[in-house]
Amino acid sequence: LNKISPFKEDSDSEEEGHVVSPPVPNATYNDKISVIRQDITTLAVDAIVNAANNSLLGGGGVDGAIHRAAGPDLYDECETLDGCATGSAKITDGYELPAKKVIHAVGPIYWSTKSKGKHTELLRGCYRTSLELCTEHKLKSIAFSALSTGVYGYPSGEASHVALDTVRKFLDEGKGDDIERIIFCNFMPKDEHAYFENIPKYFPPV
Ligand code: AR6
Repeated sequence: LNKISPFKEDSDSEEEGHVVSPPVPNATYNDKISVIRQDITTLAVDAIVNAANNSLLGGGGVDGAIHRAAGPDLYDECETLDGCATGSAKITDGYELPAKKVIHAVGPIYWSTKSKGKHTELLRGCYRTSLELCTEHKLKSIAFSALSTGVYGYPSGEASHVALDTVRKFLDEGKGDDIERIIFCNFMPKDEHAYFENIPKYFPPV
């Protein structure tokens, strides 16, 4: 996993003339935090975090990709879970995925009246519950997809602030001491850029 640390990249990432350099190392957590841009279904980590919906029965985007790669046994286990509340998460096995477990987190729909005024707390709940499940199941590495930033419409910059702040607080509370690697796995350049821009605010170089 060291190979995918963003801190070791030597080229800048570029999109529409907007160049964002990979962040420089943070002395405290550099060995724990990674930002990558990759298909999350290819990662051989202990847990990948899926951007699911309340039914937990699959859908499009990363959810569809994870269900396709994991095979039908994942659907069968999801059927037994009785869905999941927005802002929370449930865990299953990874089946045919290289990841051991899948944590299915249900992010808020950004523009929905149901999550109006609550979307920050709901997205925070997804990251926090996922980290709690990770420690509860003694998992050492976790890769988050950019929850809610696809069809659920959460702006990438805002979403990355919520994710980074929640992870930083969890680590500062000493709750993530046994987690060795936390990966923010992006798919679109816009999300990767948001992390490159905002990581120094939460994990500043010392
Ligand atoms: N690997 C990593 N990230 C990916 C991949 C992939 N293979 N594919 C897409 N992404 P979305 P949401 C990124 O729309 O906004 C589903 O139908 C994508 O670029 O998958 O939380 C569910 O069933 C984006 O940054 O999830 C729900 O109904 C991020 O994953 C609904 O979509 C999340 O985009 C959830 O919407």
